[in-house]
Amino acid sequence: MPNDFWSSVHTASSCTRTSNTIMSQTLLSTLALTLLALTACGGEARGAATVEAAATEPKVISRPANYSLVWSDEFSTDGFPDASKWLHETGRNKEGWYNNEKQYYSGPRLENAQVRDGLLRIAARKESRSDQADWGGQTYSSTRLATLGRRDWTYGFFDIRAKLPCGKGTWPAIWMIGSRGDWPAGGELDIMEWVGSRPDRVFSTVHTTAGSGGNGRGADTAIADACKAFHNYQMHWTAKEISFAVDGRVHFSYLNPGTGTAAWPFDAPQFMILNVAIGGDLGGPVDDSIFPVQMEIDYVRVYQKTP
Ligand SMILES: [Ca+2]
Repeated sequence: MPNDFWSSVHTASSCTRTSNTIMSQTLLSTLALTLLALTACGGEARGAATVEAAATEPKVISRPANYSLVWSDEFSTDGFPDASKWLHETGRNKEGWYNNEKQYYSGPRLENAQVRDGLLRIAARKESRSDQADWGGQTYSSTRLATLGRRDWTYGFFDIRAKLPCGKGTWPAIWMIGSRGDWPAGGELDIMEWVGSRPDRVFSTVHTTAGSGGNGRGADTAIADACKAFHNYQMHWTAKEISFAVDGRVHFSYLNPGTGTAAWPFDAPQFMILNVAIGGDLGGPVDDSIFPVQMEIDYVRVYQKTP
């Protein structure tokens, strides 16, 4: 997998859109390797750090008092996701999404993404959209939304309140990719990763040139009811440090080592992605009895330091 992965990244160097799709392969590869590492080693550094954090007083973060809201979607207007804020990413449907993922990502379609009663609902369904020109043989449908081309941010406090889809084979994510340059030079910030086969853990990971793919830096935390209750998935990103939290409790912080952009490409803008993948090397075997399933998002709020 690493050889294919690196050659894919290399060939994507001329196109931002292509780079974005490559990003998902990277994400998938990374998560697979991360899970493998956690499974194989159990007590390696990340696991140990998480245990330590849980056993002692956790670091707590909240929106700094001198920050103000600069962008949000409260999902208060029923219907399609707001097209001025969200792009439906579909570019990899025909050839198939990475890492053996099994979903087809629909364009605007209420069955796969709709706002209702104050919530954005990204729904994965067991169905073949064989009537679509870009259908690639998938047997599930879902949605991947991005603020690509709409809005991106450098630094800030990001607060996303969401409830994840239960069931084996689900793989929801809330994450960000650098708007400029290629991966991993542009960096990637995975605010929340979760798989239905390990429903008690939430993962956060940082990818840079210095540490990407299987060498991404991150940690997980225990959240027992992530698919049954709403939680706030948060990231506080400054010029010095990026901290990831659930409901204010930090489970991972990535410090700027001050050695340049290879390890810290995070002085440049990133855009946000919300998606529900199905199956694949990390999502694992899919329980077909679970569908339809949905990730519900109450709001996405971005705060930045008040000038
Ligand atoms: Ca709402």
